[in-house]
Amino acid sequence: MRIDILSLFPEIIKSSLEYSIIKKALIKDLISINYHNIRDHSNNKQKKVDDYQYGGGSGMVLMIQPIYDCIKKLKEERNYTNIIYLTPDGEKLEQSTSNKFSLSENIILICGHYKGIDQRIREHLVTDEISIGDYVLSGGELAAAVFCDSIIRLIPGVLGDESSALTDSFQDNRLSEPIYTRPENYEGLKVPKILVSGNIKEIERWRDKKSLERTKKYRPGML
Ligand code: 6GU
Repeated sequence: MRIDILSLFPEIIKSSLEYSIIKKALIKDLISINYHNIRDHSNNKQKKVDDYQYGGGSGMVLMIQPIYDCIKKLKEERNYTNIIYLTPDGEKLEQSTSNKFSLSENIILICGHYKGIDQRIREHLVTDEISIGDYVLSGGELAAAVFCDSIIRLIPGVLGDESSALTDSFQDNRLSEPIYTRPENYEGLKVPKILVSGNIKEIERWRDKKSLERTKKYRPGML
């Protein structure tokens, strides 16, 4: 997968995707992430990228020219399956959305800032609009990092244990069961006996029960 990200602050995203599992995916060449600073694409002498809203109103709007030209150039180089705009008024990101996008070949992400981007980009270039939840962030950068992390970890070969993405919370509309590791007893805090019993069947049953309990308690709407 190739990801091209347009942003005024690409460093925010880059620094979030340089560790752990995602870093390994980059080293293994399972993905490539290419950052494009929107300002570098401005035709303006002062490298201006934003302007006042037509019709009045507070907040600056990212201009059409630098974003349009940057995307045009990228599209001349290869085909893109999705051009995604990260915006709080987009479709809410769910595990099912990430599962779907993890199968994409080449994608472009556009991060807005200030009031957002010129509507003409959204209408004529963008194929998908995604929000990471019902709250407003200063820009799309952190949302882009969240989106990238959630899709990259699903690409085959990225996670060491192939099965572990399938047992994540949300993959079967259930939250995960509680997990423990050594030692069995730390300062009197003990691991549930069943987990050290060696009875695989009973352990499976216990995990299922705990996962259901957690889901009922915290996310009853998922059931
Ligand atoms: Cl994608 N962008 C911004 N600016 N705020 C958000 C968001 C995106 N998703 C939730 N809040």
